[in-house]
Amino acid sequence: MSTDRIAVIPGDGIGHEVVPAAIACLERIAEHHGLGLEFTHYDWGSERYLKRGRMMPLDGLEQLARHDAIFLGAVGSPEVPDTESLWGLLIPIRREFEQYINLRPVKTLDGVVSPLAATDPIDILIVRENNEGEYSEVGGRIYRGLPHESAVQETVFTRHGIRRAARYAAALAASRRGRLASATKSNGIIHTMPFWDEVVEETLNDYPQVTLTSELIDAMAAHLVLKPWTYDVIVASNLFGDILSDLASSVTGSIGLAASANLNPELRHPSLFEPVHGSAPDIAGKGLANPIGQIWSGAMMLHHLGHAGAAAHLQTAFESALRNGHGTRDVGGTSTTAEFTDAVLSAIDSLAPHRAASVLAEPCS
Ligand code: GGG
Repeated sequence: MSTDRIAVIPGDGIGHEVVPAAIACLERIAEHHGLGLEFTHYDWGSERYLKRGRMMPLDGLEQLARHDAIFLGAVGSPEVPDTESLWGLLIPIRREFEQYINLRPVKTLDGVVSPLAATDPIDILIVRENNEGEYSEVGGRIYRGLPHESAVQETVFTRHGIRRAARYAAALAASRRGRLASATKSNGIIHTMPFWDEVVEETLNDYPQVTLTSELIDAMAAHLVLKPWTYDVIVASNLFGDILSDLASSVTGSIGLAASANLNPELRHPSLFEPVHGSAPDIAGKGLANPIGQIWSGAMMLHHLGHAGAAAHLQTAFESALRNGHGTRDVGGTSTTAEFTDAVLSAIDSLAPHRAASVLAEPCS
């Protein structure tokens, strides 16, 4: 039996509740499928920053490089500036390990009520470019504290960066319903966004089976509320993709459901799996957090590590727990984090692995 070495970083806030919940599910799945999963826990995050001045040790990235995958909870604390918590942990990991794709599935789940009055089933994959764009270090502040204080922040798009995101999204669309929507704002942002549009369009010439539409981000936000079921795959820049995935998952019922995979598709480096939500300090420690985003991210990790059957089993189990009336407060239920996790564990045991349907595939090219 080969062993997958997984680095676990619960991080901050509800990360300390949803990560143990998901690990309990992953361990149970591993027992059923005979998988070797070896978890190494790292206490990196805002508490460490407050005690020692760094979110992770100086050699943190070297330590993570020895693993097959990274399983992250949440980062962010009211006591630490967000720039420190993100740029001291999550963003360096995404960049050092060339996790240039952030794949975020959004799907209607039985047992969760959408805030929309009427909706057809929603099944969208959002491909967020994860290494460049609006999340750039280029810029600065001058004349601090003076009336004419100024800040400049550059957006950086490269042909290479846009092409690889567009290629990944197009391959995904080709394996699904064949529709790709690209989020843009080329009417207002006159240099970078027309460049994004051109490169996406030229990349799609290699995918004649995929229909590409380019939509202004503001119109796409409205459409995601009015007719989300019409979308198949969305490709978006770093910032746009982040915003759209919060919006789209909320339309299905709760951001607590949203999972993500920060992928290095070439497998040269470990990929990172995390829920889309943050640390939610308002509910941290109260047992109210929804662990689905973390559990679903765990299913994506299993799939990425080559355990498609185990991934499908885990996904079917949490979907079945929801369908059977379990659910945390954010999705209209009354279960605590622990009660919902117990319901998933029971569903894992009661579902024969062969009955679990395949649910999410990364593209094969
Ligand atoms: N679950 C990871 C987390 O805490 N994300 C919070 C966040 O603000 N992330 C920013 C980003 O994804 O760019």
